[in-house]
Amino acid sequence: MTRLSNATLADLPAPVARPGYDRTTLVPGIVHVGPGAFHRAHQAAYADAVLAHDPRWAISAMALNSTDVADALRPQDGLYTLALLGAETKLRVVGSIVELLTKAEGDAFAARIAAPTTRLVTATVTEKGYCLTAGGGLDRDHPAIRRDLTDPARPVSFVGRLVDGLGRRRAGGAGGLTVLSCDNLAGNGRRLSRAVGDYAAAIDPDLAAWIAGEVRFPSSMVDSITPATDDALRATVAAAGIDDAWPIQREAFTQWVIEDDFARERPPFDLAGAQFVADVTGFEEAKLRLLNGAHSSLAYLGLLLGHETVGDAMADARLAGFVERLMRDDIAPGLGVTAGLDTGAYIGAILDRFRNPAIRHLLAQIAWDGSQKLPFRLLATIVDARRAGRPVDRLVVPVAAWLRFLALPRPPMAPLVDPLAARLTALAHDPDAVVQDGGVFPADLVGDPTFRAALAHAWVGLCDASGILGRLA
Ligand code: CS2
Repeated sequence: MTRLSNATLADLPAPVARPGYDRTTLVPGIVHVGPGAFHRAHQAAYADAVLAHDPRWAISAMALNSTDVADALRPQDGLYTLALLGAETKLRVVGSIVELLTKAEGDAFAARIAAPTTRLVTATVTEKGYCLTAGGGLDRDHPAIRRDLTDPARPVSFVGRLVDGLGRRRAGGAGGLTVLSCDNLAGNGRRLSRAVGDYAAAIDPDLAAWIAGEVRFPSSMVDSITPATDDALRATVAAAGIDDAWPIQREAFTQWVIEDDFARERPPFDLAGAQFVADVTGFEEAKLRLLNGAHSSLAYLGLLLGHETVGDAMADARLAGFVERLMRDDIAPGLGVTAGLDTGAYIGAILDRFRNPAIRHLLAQIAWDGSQKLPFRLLATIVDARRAGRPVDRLVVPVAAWLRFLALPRPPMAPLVDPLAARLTALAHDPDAVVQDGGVFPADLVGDPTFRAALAHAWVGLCDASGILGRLA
């Protein structure tokens, strides 16, 4: 086996799909920040399909936190294998990433944003990358933001680097462009626009005005279950005759709903199955609250019950039944009506996807960054339920499970990976202290004695396995 690269593409075994276009003609029209597994499984695969029609939408990808992706993919000319997991696993080599930059190459990154050939910036930096306060504005006390505000010419944060690149673009005269968030946040485009606007206003009001006039920030809903790369995947890819330092896997299902609000030219992602819509809010809320809300519920309750994967948790009929009731009876009633979205069928499809026997999706992976995820996934539903006078007894159970998860000794419990880990661990012995001082719960819930009493009641009940099963009934 020889290492995957442009030179060895033609030698790949026949069943492996590969780029159907000439890679030497590609132009990086997209600058992406955060080329983790989700980007490589999702947006890069859409771009790969688009490149067969138009070579101007290749990707220059910048990793903010480590050189791992660049180290793995540069020797492969940016190529990697994507495994689509279903009844039969399908392998495809993706060719849309043509450049990999690392955090030390901030200058090259800003130059890419400024280049006239660049027309779109996309981002998957996870919830914490936006550096927003619970109130929605830029968190000026965030260490990276504080640092960048004092030295904006050498930024380290995502927001600081993006604004630096936009400043370079303005100076170079290449005109406006579109910045498209692909993270699991409600109103992700609006939030990114706010973070960028606040930061730019603090360092250069003229630049802030230019951004407000020339740069569009559409929101988008992204969906495809992407378990981390594991030994089973490496073995499958090697057995297929591919020498790839970092293959990626995901379910076959994928969805991308994008707000049709672009500066100038819009990439034809619809040719690859994406939907452009006037308003993405309903799709985003349904996906975050139903799929991600159920995922986080399975993660914390499942880990407390000793399960390892989503599939294991769904095979536990009591847990699967609980999550289905949660989705149908507690989360769905808070969602508005969205044209083209049948909520009942959507829930059924999500439950089927969770049961996909070809996927081993670790609950511990989903449990990461709970402090950043729960506000969008579960707490927003609880706020709406309280306002509408609907019960929250079931909705607080997964939140109480997260509080239990925070307090357990690790090992044996899965590691606590969370930007607020130290603060939360210090408070975790007292659930009410986490609510008040954890920096996670919105003011509406902190000031709501009914919610706090329901949460405390659920928390007491989750003291052991039989207590947990009692709460799932
Ligand atoms: C998961 C998501 O890890 C997690 O928190 O809930 O990554 C989920 O698999 C995706 O959002 C599905 O689109």
